[in-house]
Amino acid sequence: MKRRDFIKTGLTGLAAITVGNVKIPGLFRTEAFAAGRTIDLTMEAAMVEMVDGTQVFHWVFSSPLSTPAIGPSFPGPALFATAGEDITINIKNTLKEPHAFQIVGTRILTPPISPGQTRTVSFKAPAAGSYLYIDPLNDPVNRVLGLHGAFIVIPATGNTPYSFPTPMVQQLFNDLGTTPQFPRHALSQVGWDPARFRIWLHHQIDPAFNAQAQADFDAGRASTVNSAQMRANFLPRYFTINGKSGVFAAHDHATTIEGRIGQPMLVRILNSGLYTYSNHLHANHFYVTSLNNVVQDNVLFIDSQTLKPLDRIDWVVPFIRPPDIAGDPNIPLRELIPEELALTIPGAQGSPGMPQSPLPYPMHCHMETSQTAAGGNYPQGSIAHFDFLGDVDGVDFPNVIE
Ligand SMILES: [Cu+2]
Repeated sequence: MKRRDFIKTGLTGLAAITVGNVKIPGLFRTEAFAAGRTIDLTMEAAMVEMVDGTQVFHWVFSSPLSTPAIGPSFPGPALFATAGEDITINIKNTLKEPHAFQIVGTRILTPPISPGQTRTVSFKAPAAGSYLYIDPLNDPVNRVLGLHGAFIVIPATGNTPYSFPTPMVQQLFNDLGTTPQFPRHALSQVGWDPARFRIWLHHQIDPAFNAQAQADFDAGRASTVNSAQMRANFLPRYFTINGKSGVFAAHDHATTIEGRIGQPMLVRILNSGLYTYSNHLHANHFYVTSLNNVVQDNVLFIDSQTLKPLDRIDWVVPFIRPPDIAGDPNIPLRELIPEELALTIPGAQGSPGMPQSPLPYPMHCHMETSQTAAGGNYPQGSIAHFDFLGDVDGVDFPNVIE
């Protein structure tokens, strides 16, 4: 990720996080996460750049002791584990008020960590799924001011993302690539590839509260941000997915769901803020396989879904051919709609425009405020792309670059 010292306003020593070209730092990919592995996290202050260039004070996690070192991250580094593994997390608080660490929906929780103190929490990784780690103190203040991240647990065995799939979820994953409903891409394995997932960690920022925390920090005193005031007066001005908004979110390949027809993808959706979304996907309906770490008995097949504060939701996006493209389903799309794929929608003067291949669709939210930034700049809010890169027979669309 990009870092630079934030010197211009005199806040020397605070790192600044920019929105461009930042991927979610993956602290420990599953293949590197050996049993007994220790994770070191530090809570510190940083300036985070919003989509309009505004610098906003945050409390964030970093991992300076990991290899390679991870600087201040917004959201915090994504942590990966295998179900049942022994994990130790050391959390250092360099801030000026007590903080804590919790994995939502589990019993994994530290006591308050005093300023300057490091606490250790050891546990066995819970059942496989998509979790959210937060600072639960002064709820919701500490998590909303930036202390949150994704905690992803993969199963030790099986062909689903879960340790204990329900029969319906097991059947869905068995069917991927083996049934007429889910044709398999010619060059892909049968079923779901565990490497094909995305994290969408949704967050919102009301800079008024961050400014109050910054004034306290600069004065060397504990935060005076009040939880009741935040709950009553929170007015989000920025909406991020994985720390980015608008064009930066939509064009980030760590956020875009992309693949060829017949290459299903799992989307792990988290909400660390206070806003309720109605996320809506074009091109394909999705299967809701897990809701708040409960693997579903009745797997919904829908195109819009409520995402409440602290929710953890898994979607399986099947990557079937978009069913609303008219025409013979036996003709590859590159032959059925060659003119559309060759089209570039002109941009503003000097802009290269928007090529229509790879075939792009949006994920947007039906709660319109979330689509804006800075009080109305549309569509610079919570959006993502859903790109089809090629046909099911193994031939890619034009412009596909790996
Ligand atoms: Cu739409």
